[in-house]
Amino acid sequence: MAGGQDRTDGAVKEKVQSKHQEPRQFKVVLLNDDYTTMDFVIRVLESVFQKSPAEAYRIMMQVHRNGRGVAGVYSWEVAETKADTVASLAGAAGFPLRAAVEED
Ligand code: TYC
Repeated sequence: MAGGQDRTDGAVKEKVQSKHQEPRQFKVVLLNDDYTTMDFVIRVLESVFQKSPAEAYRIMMQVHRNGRGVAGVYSWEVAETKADTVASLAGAAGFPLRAAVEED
């Protein structure tokens, strides 16, 4: 190389990311209906979402009064798995309870 145009003085190309990447998070949203019992929703919140009895009651009443409520926020895979578990527990018990997954 004659003129040294291709020389980089040993500089290393770096991809600078100004902010660190936040992992994407997804809400599992419980939806109200007229047929699922309050007791069943509380049991689902305790067993699938690890809520205390008091917190499970609070979330269930939020869904009952407002139509929807956040049961938890997780990675995409965990959120989808929990929503599937809600659907299968509800189906097995004969209730129409449904959970939606939404990006946080
Ligand atoms: N609305 C139901 C009832 O009155 C209770 C209920 C609460 C159902 C929350 C679903 O996600 C739900 N029995």
